[in-house]
Amino acid sequence: MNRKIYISLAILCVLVLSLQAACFARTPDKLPNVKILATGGTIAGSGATNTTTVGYTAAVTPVDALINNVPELKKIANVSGEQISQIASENMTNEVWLKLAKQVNTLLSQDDVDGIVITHGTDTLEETAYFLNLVVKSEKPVVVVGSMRPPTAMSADGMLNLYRATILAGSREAAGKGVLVMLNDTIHAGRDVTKTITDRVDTFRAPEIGPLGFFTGDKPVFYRAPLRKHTVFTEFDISQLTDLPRVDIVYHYANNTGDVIKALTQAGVKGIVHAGTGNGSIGKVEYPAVEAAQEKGVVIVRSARVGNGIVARNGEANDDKYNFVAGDNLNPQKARILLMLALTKTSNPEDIQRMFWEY
Ligand code: DAS
Repeated sequence: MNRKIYISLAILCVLVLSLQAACFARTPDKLPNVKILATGGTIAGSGATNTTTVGYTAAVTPVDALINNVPELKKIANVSGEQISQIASENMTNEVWLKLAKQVNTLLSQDDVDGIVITHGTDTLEETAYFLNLVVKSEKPVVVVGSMRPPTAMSADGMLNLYRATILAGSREAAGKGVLVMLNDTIHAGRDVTKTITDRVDTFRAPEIGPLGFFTGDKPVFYRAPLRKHTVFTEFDISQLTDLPRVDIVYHYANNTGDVIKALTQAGVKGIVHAGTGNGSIGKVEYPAVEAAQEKGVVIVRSARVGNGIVARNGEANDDKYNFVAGDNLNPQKARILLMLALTKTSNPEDIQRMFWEY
């Protein structure tokens, strides 16, 4: 009997893999159709001289000019552009996120769109990438790209980043790996990547976990794939949302008072991510404000200001007693994204803890 079950499972696996391959199969001579959605940032910036790499103006070049500045794009894909916003990404908003995510889902539902590139400022690029990683409902490639130097500077990085992001968005290898981030020859998972250096082209890293792969010439090479749930495998649906629950981050430090938590509770937040010291520690002095917040229904996620490592459940705080959610290895700004989306489904800390273990 077991033998028959094993044979049936093997046949099923082969059928599923063949179907997936067929979904992404393209006639060899057909270039992929890639949409470039522009939001702003340095990649669309302009500096006064060709040595200006700080003190330039971000978000001034429209998407069609970005595309025309890289004529080689037309050799590797059928590209067309759409301007979603024109902002420096420190000014990113829920409104832009929802507009972007809905447009990505609409476009990827079309047979004539094979992949999407999103040009974006680097300051909050990691947040947008993780948000999309949780709400995009397609296995087609979505690649977020930016640059650390404006196109007007010597050795500007944006054009090559955009060229490679477009190759990646049109590639079969990038499908089914969640939302990707491509800068500086390196391919990162939207969940793991973070900006680590204020002003250098090698700023995007995934501490301890590392990249998914790299570009060698025009070829993307993957060495691993994300394990946490993403895109079509998540429970989050933003299609009917017009805003997102308010979640703020509180930084902990020596001689903290807890007053910021009090102020946020009064402001009506639905969730607070606590960027704790060490392994996500909350100071004794903060507990009165934390408990008062929870009495108002505020959900507390324990993250860490440290930036690396796992915040262990019931490690530096009694999560079971206080109904805290341990933030796993998500940094505070990423934990905030997941908590915002979690709060569109539930305010039950146990349910939310499950989500932090799964996404
Ligand atoms: N202000 C930064 C931003 O828009 C510039 C950049 O893209 O790096 O994120």
